[in-house]
Amino acid sequence: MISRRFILAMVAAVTLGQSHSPALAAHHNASPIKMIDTDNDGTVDLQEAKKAASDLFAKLDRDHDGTLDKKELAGRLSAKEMTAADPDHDGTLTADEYLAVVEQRFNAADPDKDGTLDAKELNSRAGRALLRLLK
Ligand SMILES: [Ca+2]
Ligand SMILES: [Ca+2]
Ligand SMILES: [Ca+2]
Repeated sequence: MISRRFILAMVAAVTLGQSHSPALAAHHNASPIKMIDTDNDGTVDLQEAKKAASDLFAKLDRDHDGTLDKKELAGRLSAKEMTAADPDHDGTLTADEYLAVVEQRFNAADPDKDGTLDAKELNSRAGRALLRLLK
């Protein structure tokens, strides 16, 4: 026989469980490294950075023409960086051009040249510039 008191306790537990949902908490506290670090080794390698960048590229390409224009980039690149990244000067970046910038920023953010970015490297100026292209 299940008592009314037991049911009330269960309801309270479920309600509490919802307001402290681990999924929600994880989402709220999600560090950039966790979202990008798909093999969970605590660092971001170039492959992981490019994967995140490709996902973002697809998301930003609202008109689905396969390129990002200035509006779609929404300030992720300065005018100067855009010119440097856009060798044919048509004002848009293809995925290849975008990933080339990602690779440049990745290397800039990896001063110890071990091929991975740890949390400290990602928090550096260069690391944060890279993250703007990944999320
Ligand atoms: Ca990793
Ligand atoms: Ca586009
Ligand atoms: Ca490194």
